[in-house]
Amino acid sequence: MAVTTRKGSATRHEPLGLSLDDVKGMYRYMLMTRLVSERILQLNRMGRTPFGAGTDGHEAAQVGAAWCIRRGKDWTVPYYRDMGVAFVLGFSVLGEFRSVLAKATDTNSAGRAMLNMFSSPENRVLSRSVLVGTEFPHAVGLALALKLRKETDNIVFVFGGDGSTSPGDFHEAANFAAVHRLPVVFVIENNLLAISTRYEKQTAVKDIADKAAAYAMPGHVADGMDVLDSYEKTKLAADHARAGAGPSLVELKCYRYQPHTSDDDDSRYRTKQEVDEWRARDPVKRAREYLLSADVAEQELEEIRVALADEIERAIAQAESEPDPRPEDAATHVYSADHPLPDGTRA
Ligand SMILES: Cc1ncc(C[n+]2csc(CCOP(=O)(O)OP(=O)(O)O)c2C)c(N)n1
Repeated sequence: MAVTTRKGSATRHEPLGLSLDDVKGMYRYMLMTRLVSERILQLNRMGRTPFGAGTDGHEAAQVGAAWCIRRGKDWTVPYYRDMGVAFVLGFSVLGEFRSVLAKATDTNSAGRAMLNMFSSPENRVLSRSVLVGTEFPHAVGLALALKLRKETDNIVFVFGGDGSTSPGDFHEAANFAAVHRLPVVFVIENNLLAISTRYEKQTAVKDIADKAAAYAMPGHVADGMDVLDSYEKTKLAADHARAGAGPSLVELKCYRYQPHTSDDDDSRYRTKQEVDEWRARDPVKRAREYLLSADVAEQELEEIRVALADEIERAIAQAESEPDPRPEDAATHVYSADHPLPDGTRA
């Protein structure tokens, strides 16, 4: 077997201000996201969960971008595919399975909303609507509030897919943010598909980042299959916002390996060959190879995998043992108990 000299070939992280421990941490979150995502689909196929929305292929984009967020200071509005963002922001594997299994213990919505409607007031994560695009005006509203409160160093990160830049919500939000120079980073995970609608069927510009020009804001394109490139480009946008220079748009080019959701038949709109071509650029494998080229021992990476696999199985068993929401709680927090009903009484 050929012996390769690895030392010194992993030279990309230090110029970005990242330590090797940062890169190991990124890899751990990426692998966590991959393993949880795969397990959710398996549980669904076994009839143990009602629904799943895979994150596979988005790990580098999500973890790289989320590494720029300062927990508890910046605000984040993630979208439904952003499990990797959520993990970096402190959501746990157990919490994810509580959400997936719609348990009463789920901290996002007590098991009443769709999975992955992430919510964490203490970590400044705003729960969003499942309606595509609605997150952008909400995020810009948050950024306006930060500016009015003179929280000058704190900024907002809002995430969406390529399809979410088609509705008017995106354009109204981008325009307003640009006019008022609001501290917001629009992070778009472009996986070339919006369910079965391919990119070119709904977007005329070559890159989503080109849309930034219409609002006189910087637009950056990153290889979203590469965690360091995703971090670097998102960091440019974050620094810009923190400096008071206003919003930016970051496009992270990636691919989703699983069907859109567990209810989707992706064989109807893409070939296995296309998926395989993107699998050859697997973001988790690339991060692993980078660490090996930095002389991190395979044994250390294997220990990370074994610990995660164990954590996942314990989380599933724990979540499955917990109670479902009570039917009488279905409308809790949906209607205000203080609001008078038309006949003057209160609920
Ligand atoms: C306003 C609205 N229209 C349609 C839908 C149905 N829908 C759910 S996800 C989705 C595709 C979104 O694609 P994209 O933004 O590219 O994100 P991806 O799911 O590919 O990560 C659509 C059309 C929705 N949730 N909201």
